[in-house]
Amino acid sequence: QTAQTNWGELIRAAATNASLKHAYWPEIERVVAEQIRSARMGLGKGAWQLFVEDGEMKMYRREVEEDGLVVDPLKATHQVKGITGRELCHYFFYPEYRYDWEGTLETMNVIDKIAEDTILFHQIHKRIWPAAQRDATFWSHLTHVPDEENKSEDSPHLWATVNSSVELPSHPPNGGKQVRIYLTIILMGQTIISPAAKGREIKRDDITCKITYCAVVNPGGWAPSSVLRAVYKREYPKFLKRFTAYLFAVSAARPRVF
Ligand code: 18C
Repeated sequence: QTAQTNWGELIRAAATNASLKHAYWPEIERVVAEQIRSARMGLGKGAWQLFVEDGEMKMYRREVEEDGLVVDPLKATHQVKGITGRELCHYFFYPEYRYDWEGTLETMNVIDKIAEDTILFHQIHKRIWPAAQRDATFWSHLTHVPDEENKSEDSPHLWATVNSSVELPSHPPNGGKQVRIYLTIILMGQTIISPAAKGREIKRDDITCKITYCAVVNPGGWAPSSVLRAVYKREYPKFLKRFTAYLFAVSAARPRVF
């Protein structure tokens, strides 16, 4: 799709009525469109440095500080055989699976299930000693848009889950013991079907999921840059490996979900 692609229109077309009617919708549409656009852009000319490479998994970051706080944007790409983009986003989005794969979690609460495709969360994350514990409040939206680069009958869509911080009067920042972090995250998946499967029934072996994960996390309160960067370097690969291994385990036994 060209730079002119109206992502907002495509995201709106996929959304449930309950999401479209919600006060958050204009923001959700704007942020999701922006996240899909930048996730699809590849590395472009930005100053992305490769900092982790492990098989198909590659992680890049840009060093950025705001008010003395490290907020390095992360962009990761990966490829996993045997799962679809829809499965990738399904297990990332729905709360019932989160404790199975999210290793940084202390507690997760659904504050409001706005719709089948939009959920509000409050999460408390594990503490990294001696820093203060962190929490986050964010909406999460699951969407799919036509994938012009990979048109096939079985995988006409590019799937994405976007998480983005939101202020909730019921959960004011720094109200409890935790320091509030601010995040904007997209997990995007495209299903690629092997040309060898043309004309016959597609098996799990014939599919590969191309994954893009982009994250910007503002730690909210001061922490030494070197410690933060060390945490990023350890936690992001850990997440992507653990999550894809989990997906592989849960989906192998099940029929494909396109
Ligand atoms: O995208 C991911 N998960 C989603 C669903 O949970 C969601 C949440 C993202 C929040 C990530 C931020 C978590 C910070 C908590 C501190 C780390 C705890 C480590 C525990 C070690 C036992 O979108 C997958 C997220 C993958 C993990 C990303 C880690 C990013 C680190 C950010 C650090 C922020 C400040 C920590 C302060 C510590 C200072 C030394």
